[in-house]
Amino acid sequence: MTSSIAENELHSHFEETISADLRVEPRDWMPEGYRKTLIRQIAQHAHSEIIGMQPEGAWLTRAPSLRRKAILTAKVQDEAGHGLYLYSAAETLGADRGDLTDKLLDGRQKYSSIFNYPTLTFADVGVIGWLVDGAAICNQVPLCRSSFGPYARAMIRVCKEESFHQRQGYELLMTMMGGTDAQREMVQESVNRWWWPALMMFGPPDDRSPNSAQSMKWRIKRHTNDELRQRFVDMSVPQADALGVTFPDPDLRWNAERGSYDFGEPDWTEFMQVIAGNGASSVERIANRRAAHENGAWVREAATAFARRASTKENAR
Ligand code: FAQ
Repeated sequence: MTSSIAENELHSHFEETISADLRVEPRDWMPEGYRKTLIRQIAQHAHSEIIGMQPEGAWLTRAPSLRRKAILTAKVQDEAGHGLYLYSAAETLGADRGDLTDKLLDGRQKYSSIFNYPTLTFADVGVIGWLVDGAAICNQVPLCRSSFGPYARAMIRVCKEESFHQRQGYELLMTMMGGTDAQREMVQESVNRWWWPALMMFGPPDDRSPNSAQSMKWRIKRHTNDELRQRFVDMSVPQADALGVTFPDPDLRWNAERGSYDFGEPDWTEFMQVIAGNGASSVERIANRRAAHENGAWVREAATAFARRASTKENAR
């Protein structure tokens, strides 16, 4: 009896915190569903950052100049940093990082669909910066106001870095568009391959998104998948015009009544296939991640042994 009264009070306090738009912190009581949803989303986000190093990483040794190589190296390192902030945010909810990695490797947790596509040309590096980081920013800026404090705070820094990534992609493409016909064709061909997968990054349509309604109530998510997808399309079309490329969508046109662009339907069957682990590069991505994890075992062991030794010495003082 007493414990259920106490539980009710805790629940009311949690609800008041959410409706007053305050932050829930790790030490606060929270419903188990809220904790689980956050761990699911944050872990998926962290995995995306780490797996997302691979498509661009593939071009590090083939960058066309030292300048492009240095820029790309810095960007890929930033993604590793984003993964670390996010795994740390998940740890504040009681998740164990080793366990999250196991769940990624055996397919129990997902990572973004976008990283299951191959990077075939150097233009893909620019298009990933422009469209993939662009979509990521569109999705993540509202997450800076997410109700869970550590996640919201991690997002602030991540978004600042993603903005830089987006600009470097756009600048790379501007340079290529000012080059030869072959370079311009390479950019257009890359845009044709990445446009639809970029739209899929926002998740399934709202009427097929099982988690959105509850995540919106808890203010983990601030906008629905379709709202953010529309925002991204509206943002990207003028940027494509300025660049001199087109999007591969015959239904894309300005709708003056809505004050937004109408656009076609992504291939949701392809999306479901990709998130089920059957994307063009899915097997390769997980195999690389598994190899990196296994090859790094000695580093984790050495770091743990060092930390243990340091704390034994500290305690002996
Ligand atoms: N890919 O009910 P919903 C980046 C899953 S970071 C794979 O709508 P929710 C930076 C979803 O998990 C990119 N799976 O789910 C970078 C759920 O399955 P589950 C990552 C997806 O959570 C740039 C099921 O479908 N960003 O790009 C996807 O409410 C360049 C039903 O979906 C984030 O993670 C998808 N696209 O909304 C790095 C942002 N969409 O878990 C390197 C944070 C949905 O029940 C280079 N996450 N699913 O088994 C979010 O905002 C949300 O989790 C959504 C999905 C919007 C992705």
